[in-house]
Amino acid sequence: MIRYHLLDKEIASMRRTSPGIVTALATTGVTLMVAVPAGAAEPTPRFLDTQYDSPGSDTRTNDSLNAEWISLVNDGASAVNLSGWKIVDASRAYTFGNVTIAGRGGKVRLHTGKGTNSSTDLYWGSGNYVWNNTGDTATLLTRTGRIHDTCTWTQRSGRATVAC
Ligand SMILES: [Ca+2]
Ligand SMILES: [Ca+2]
Repeated sequence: MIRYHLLDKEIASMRRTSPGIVTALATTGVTLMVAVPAGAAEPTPRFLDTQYDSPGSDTRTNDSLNAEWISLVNDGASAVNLSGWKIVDASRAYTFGNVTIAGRGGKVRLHTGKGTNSSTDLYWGSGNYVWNNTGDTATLLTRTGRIHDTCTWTQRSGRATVAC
């Protein structure tokens, strides 16, 4: 089955780059359509939540570093292998190894400090905090470097975690 979507952004882009063609389409009554195969949706891991402020004083012990974390959830029906995907802040990047996030609500949590990876808990291995308590943006990049999702927060007194 093929669904058809009218892509307004594409038309707007054509108006900028090829105004003559769009005018011709408009005057002839042609509707620009692009085929999108059903079921070809993007894989769906996304940011779920983050404990960007490790509870208590930020003393940089490994336990404190690991109490800073950010989580992904996969709402899609299929498991997704995250190998080569990245989570980045303004200056640092974590690259996923051969990690699969289960489908239908599967989760993985990336801790800031050092530890032994399991199927659900991963460790950045950083000796310092990654996520700023004063506000920050986490970005999830696919293995081709495309921005897949972001999670942004601001500082709020008394809050250590936030839903993305
Ligand atoms: Ca932090
Ligand atoms: Ca803290």
